[in-house]
Amino acid sequence: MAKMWRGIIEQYRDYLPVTSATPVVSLCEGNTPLVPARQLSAELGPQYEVFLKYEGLNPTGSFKDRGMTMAVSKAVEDGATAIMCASTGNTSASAAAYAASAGLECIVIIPQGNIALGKMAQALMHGAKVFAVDGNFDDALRIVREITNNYPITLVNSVNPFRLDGQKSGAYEICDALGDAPDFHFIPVGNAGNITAYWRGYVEYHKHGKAARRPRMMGFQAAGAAPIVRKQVVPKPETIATAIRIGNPASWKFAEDARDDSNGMIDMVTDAEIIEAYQFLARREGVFCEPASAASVAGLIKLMKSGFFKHEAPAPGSKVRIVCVLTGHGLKDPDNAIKHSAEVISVPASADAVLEHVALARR
Ligand code: AN7
Repeated sequence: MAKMWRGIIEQYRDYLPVTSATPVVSLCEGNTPLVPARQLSAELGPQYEVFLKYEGLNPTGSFKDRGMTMAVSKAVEDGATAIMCASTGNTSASAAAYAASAGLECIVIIPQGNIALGKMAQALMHGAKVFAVDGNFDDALRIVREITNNYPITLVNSVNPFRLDGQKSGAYEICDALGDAPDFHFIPVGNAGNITAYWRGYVEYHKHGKAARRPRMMGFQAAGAAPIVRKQVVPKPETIATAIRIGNPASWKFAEDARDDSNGMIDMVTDAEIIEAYQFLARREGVFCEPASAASVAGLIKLMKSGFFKHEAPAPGSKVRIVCVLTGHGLKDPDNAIKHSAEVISVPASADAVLEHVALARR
């Protein structure tokens, strides 16, 4: 049997609303690794296992590709010629790439001055028409809804139900990799589509007998953009994690359902905690994600410090399994990476000049 991975639609066709007539537009997204987090696991103790679902390894460097393959395939099936989205960056990068592959026009609206450099480069490079508005993501989404309501352009934000269908595949992959659902699923929350999709994925897989249990959903917003935690719209969201700089999430209610139905939580982490987790992942685990993605691990670290897991002993002979989703690649945001790292050391071109800065014993 051929073993080539052909993307999440072919892999999980039985769980997705596609037929043999659906023209599959895929860049072979999905099949991302579940990386054991050795340091985090060690810090928690021998009864715990932490894994990082490294979604930055998708074709455009974020989890958005899982939903975009579905949204764009269904748009083409519908006869669409153009797609449109509002975005804090990753959705636009993904939409632009899948539109390019399908031969569709792509229009994106981003908040001026608040998207990471790599994401901007992707949207432009894939040939999207990019508009920067003097406003935030919530303003951009309002504009996109207004236009797509009145003109024949397919909206590919996560309010498009096919996006969430595709993103459920992340939960299927985790269950397939572990042989069951984890005990805890940590995830950053912005527009709240992904937490909704993961929960639906876990629930469905459990229903189909592919997993014996369902995880507790642990969502984390940035403190300056935490409408669900604060129970009110945040008119001027602010955070260094621009991907989740969202004050009025479209899937707000669904995220609350995921939290409540799973006996989980939605809490917030400060920018300082996000940066600490971002650096920890890169420097101690060897995994480079963007700041918004580190919110999941910042949440885990916050709960570790508060003693939360002391009350979470595993069943005899097993371990408490924790999955943190790292939603986007660190290369998306080179400015923040450089800003939060040591400086490059400039030296004359000699071994001695380099050795002056390195403590080594001569062989
Ligand atoms: C890296 O691209 O909203 O809670 O417009 O890029 O499903 O919104 C991105 C969101 C987490 C939050 N991590 O997911 C967009 C956009 C990264 C992200 C989220 C986003 P949702």
